[in-house]
Amino acid sequence: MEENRSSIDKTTHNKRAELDKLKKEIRFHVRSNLGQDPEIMNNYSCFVGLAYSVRDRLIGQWIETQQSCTDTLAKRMFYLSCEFLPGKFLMNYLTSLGIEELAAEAVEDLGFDLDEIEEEEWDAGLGNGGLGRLASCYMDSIASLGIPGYGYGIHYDYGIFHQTIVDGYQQEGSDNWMRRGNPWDILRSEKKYKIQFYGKTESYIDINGRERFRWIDSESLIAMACDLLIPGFKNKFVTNMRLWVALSVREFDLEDFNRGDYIGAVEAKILNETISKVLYPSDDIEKGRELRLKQQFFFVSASLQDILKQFKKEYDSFEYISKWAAIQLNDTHPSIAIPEFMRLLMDEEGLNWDEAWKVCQKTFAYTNHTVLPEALETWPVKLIGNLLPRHLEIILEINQRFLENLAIEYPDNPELLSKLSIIQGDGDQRIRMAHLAIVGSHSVNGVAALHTEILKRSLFKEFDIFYQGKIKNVTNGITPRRWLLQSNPRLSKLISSVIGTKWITDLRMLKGLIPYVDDSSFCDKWHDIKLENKKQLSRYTLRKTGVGVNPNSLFDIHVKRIHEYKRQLLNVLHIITLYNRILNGNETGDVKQTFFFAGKAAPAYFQAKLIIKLINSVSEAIDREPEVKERIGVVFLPNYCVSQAEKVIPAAEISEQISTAGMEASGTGNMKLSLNGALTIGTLDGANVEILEAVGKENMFIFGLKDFEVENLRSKGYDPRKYYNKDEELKKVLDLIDSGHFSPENEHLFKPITDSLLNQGDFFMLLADYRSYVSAQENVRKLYADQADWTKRSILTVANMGHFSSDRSVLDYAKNIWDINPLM
Ligand code: 26Q
Repeated sequence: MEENRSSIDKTTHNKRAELDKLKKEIRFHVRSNLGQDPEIMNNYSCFVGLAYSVRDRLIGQWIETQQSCTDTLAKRMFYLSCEFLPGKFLMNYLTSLGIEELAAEAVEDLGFDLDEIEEEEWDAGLGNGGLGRLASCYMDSIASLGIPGYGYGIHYDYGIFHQTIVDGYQQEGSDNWMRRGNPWDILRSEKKYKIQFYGKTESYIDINGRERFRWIDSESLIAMACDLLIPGFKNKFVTNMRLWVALSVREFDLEDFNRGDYIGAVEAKILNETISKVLYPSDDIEKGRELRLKQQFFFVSASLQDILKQFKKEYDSFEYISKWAAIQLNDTHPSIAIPEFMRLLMDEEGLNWDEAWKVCQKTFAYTNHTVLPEALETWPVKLIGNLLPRHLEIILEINQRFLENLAIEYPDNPELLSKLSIIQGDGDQRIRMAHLAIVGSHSVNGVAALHTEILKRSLFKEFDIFYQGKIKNVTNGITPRRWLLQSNPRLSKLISSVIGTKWITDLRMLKGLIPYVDDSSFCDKWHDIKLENKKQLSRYTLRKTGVGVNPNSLFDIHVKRIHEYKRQLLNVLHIITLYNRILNGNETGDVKQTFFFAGKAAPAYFQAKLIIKLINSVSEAIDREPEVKERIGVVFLPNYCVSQAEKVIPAAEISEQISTAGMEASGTGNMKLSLNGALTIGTLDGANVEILEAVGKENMFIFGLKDFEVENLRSKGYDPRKYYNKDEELKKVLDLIDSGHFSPENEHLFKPITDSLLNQGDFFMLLADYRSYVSAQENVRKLYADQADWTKRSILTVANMGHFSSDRSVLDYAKNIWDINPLM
């Protein structure tokens, strides 16, 4: 008894001491890093003070982690990605360190509110969407599993643009996330590498009498490392992503300077430093911009030099490199790494072709994220030859050797050779980066079962036959730390109250929720939490858009990049259907619905931007009809980003995953929404197929053509007019858009939309899927009317989402591709 009391006293005492220490540190950092008097702190300075205090704690653990990785000589993984979408760091760091409550109390004692402090942090948007966010989820899992893995990317000054909606249209603004400095950045001014461009190559005979090559007369610049820490969940394992900043070689070009051309010297410096300035805001390829290729080579070259430098500290023979390092290419964007690795090994380190090629192929692995032909990267041979002359030579040699091998197995098959060749075309030749990545890697993977099957069946069919077993599947996943624990604290608490907290690092434990569908008090709590989250989103919506929404309506959520293949337009066609029905008195039943949209359109993507305008115009038209407004509402939330996703997703009841089958490689928003208890309305596309297997067809609303049906219909000749002519309701919807009803100020405004559907072949087959989508939506409303039953389905959905943790994905990679064992 005595002993017990003294241990409680001790804990309280320790807690007090911790609290005092943290408060002292916050004040210290406000003074020393911001040069401000802690007595007159504001939200921002309090954020910075807290940030530095948290960072100090992580740095200690980081140094220890790195030391232990070096000591064990463990195999490492390097994740090369042009994009990362980490979002905000503060809450993630606090949860990982297990000090959220401590921080909240410290901040409160200082007179602030942690929720408000969090708002001060900039959302790091160094990516476009799915591919970048996936990279960040993988970093989280790598750290939480204790895998010696590191991200490598670009430290853009400007991330994905800031979207506002003006008069219903998207408007782009700049995202200067570094404007106020970034307390998380750890600048490593001692880690710098020279990056070359342009120039030419020459051969020479080395001291061993061997012919070698060098790259001369090139221009160069510097890549400087900037590290961001990635902690595992409460495991003291801290890794990092290393983002490269471009710097001019010399502060100014002295020659220009001496010639009196001061401004010229400054201009040259600025030009070099533009390389890491801005993220390309398109998630489908923009043709042939040299700056984009420069960005890719810039960060790839710096990363490989950094990797080789670390390797050389520990080993002296390059033979072992593939036993020490696995390099994962996040799509083809970093695939110039393959010739750069060859160049470094041969030209700088003196290996011969065969030695270099052997380790190269064993080290690299490539992940494909798309089958859309326009998104498959190719670069003009001329452009590469000019910018990276040595790399062009190496690529040509890789190709020649590859084609020779292919010809041995397939003699007299020139079509096959030209189909698989890394070089495409005769006249204006281009380099197919995917082919380069496949030939130069030991593993190629798709990101969901269906996607991988499509790669094997069509896009990379012949490669799959030639390189048996090279193409594998690793279904994407999401981190449960950010996408449930952090973003949905109420639901997390409820879950933990019945099954404990193991699910946080072993998501399959959620299965333990299944028996609770029969526990009415648990179900009530589940329902109440969803309602509370919906109210919170309603307040956020009001704040951001001035629009009031009804928290008792069904929250239908369609959030992702705006793309025709993702079919936000199909959703709109259904909304207009409801609009017509309500006005005609044909819509019975009393389920009210709010349709939320959010997402950015590539600035040059005309059709996608027009769809945003249509969504907003339909929303206004609804508001003009009190009878309709009573029943349905449409909201477009501007500037979708990671932190907005964290607010929207916990409030979702319906998750819209309605891409044309065969076109969405995986999707990961689908997983986030399901993990937060939304039921999916979706096509059998990407990972939806596997979500269906996991949660069961009773808990999902599947509709539409399947991938092979899309293909068949296309090859038979698809005629959208047939659907228009035979479906009265569909016809009315399209005619209404066409009549200018939603654009009184300009009756032809939406003509390009109806044209694309009726006169330009409706490539994404909205009309073919319209009726089955509308029926699926009717089913949604029918089921929603029975709230108790809906809640059960929501619980079962969450309970069955264990497979979609990024921990599982990363373990799949570690086992089947990287050959790495977690240290933990
Ligand atoms: C390439 C060259 C030049 C300019 C831009 C690009 C570029 C940039 C980003 C091309 C593609 C992207 C991003 C693609 C992407 O996000 N794909 C998504 O990846 C997710 C993670 O695997 C999948 O879940 C999605 O299905 C897929 O669309």
